[in-house]
Amino acid sequence: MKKIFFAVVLGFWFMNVFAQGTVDLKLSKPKLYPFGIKSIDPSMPVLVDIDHDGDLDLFGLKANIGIGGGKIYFRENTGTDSKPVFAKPVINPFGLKSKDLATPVFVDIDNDGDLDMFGLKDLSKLGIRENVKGGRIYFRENVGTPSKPEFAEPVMAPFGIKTKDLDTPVFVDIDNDGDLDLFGLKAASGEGGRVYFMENIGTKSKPQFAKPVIAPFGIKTKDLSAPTLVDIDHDGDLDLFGVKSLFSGGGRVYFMENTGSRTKPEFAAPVYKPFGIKYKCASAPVFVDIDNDGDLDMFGFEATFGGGIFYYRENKAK
Ligand SMILES: [Ca+2]
Ligand SMILES: [Ca+2]
Ligand SMILES: [Ca+2]
Ligand SMILES: [Ca+2]
Repeated sequence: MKKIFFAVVLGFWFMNVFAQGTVDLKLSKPKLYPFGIKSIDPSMPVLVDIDHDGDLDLFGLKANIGIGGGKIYFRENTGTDSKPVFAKPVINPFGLKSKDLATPVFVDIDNDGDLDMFGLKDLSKLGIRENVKGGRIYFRENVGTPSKPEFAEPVMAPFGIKTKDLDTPVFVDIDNDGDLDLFGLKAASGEGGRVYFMENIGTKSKPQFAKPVIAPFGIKTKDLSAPTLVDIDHDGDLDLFGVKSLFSGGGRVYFMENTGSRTKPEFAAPVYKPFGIKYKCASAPVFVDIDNDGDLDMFGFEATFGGGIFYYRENKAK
């Protein structure tokens, strides 16, 4: 009996040690124009392996200075999974011809093995930036193959997503039930927008989203971009990075640790300048392992006239 009790206590101790997790962020100083990415974009570029060859390719949005919306561009990673090299930009790649307000996102929303696309359509008539206050989310299904994407015609307000947004949404399985849920940024008056959440109440292959919940899980700030959800402390649940609008060009990065569970998220109060991330950032930071050394590197976005400049902070933890 004593032995069993001891084993149970030991088990709990181990569970606790693992549940606490560790953050292995040793970020180098920001480097502007990393990997030859020199453009000024109205929205942070996206790194995703669109052609399933094991390295991260880049999608961005070409700024139309003073005018709302931009054209999607693509730069294939022609380097290796540890040494990225980006090819020259291709405008309107894969037939993605649109005037958008934010970089597209690519996720396998219907669980058929290929990356589908969501964009944010600029609906302003005049095309003057001052008149732009949010766009409409659209969807294009990947009807090609995992290595050769081809996109179907755009569908507006897909899967019940009818909000007017300031950013393309983020899809993560926040409740670990196998389907992708949605975090977005709803347009609001003044600078920045409100984070909202839509639970996927459909299935893995047939998404359907519940009504939006504004300021979900205690996320009450006015933000400059949709949040980033990533398991930064490696304890199995998704933690949150956001960027609070400062009304002075750029924003302040905040962090909310997921102190709930894999199935029931609960976020701790926001912490500003987390893990030494104190530089102004106009978008929630992106964490990807760009050099394939086993830790998450950071990309940020420095606000500048007409958009922002991508910067890179290598994680030197490993
Ligand atoms: Ca690739
Ligand atoms: Ca798919
Ligand atoms: Ca889910
Ligand atoms: Ca976590």
